[in-house]
Amino acid sequence: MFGGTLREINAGVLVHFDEVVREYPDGLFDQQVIAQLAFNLWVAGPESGGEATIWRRRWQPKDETHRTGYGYTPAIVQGCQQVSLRSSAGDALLFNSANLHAVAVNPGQRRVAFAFFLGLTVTGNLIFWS
Ligand SMILES: O=C(O)CCC(=O)C(=O)O
Repeated sequence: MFGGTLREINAGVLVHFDEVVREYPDGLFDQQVIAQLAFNLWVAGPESGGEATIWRRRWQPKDETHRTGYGYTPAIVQGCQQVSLRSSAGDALLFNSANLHAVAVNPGQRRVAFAFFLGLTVTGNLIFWS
C-alpha cells in the first residue's frame, strides 16, 4: 500500500477513530495488525485554532446512535479525559488512533502535515500505510 500523505486540514475533523482491524474485519494486509498508531509531522500550523484533541476513550457499539457522516457528535466524548494540542511546523505527534480524536477548525493559516499509520503485526513486523 502507499505510505505517506501530505494532508491539509483547515476545516476541522469530526470526532472519529482510525482502527484498520475494526474498519476491515476480514483484514486488509497479509499480516494481522494488533496495534495501530497515527503519525503526523507538521510542515505548517496555524497560530490559532486547529487543535488536535485525543480522548481516553475507544469506540463502543452504542456510539453508532451518535454517528454523523464519517464521525460522531461531540456528546460521546463528553466528560472523558483528553489532551489537546496546537501544532506548529516541525512538531510531530504519534498517537493511538483507536482513541477517539478530532481536529478543531483553523480559520486563519494553513495546517499541513505529513501523515501515515504504523501497525504492529502478529509476526512482530512494523508496517506503515496511509
Ligand atoms: O491532523 C490531525 O491532527 C489528526 C488528523 C486525523 O484526525 C487523523 O489522522 O485521523
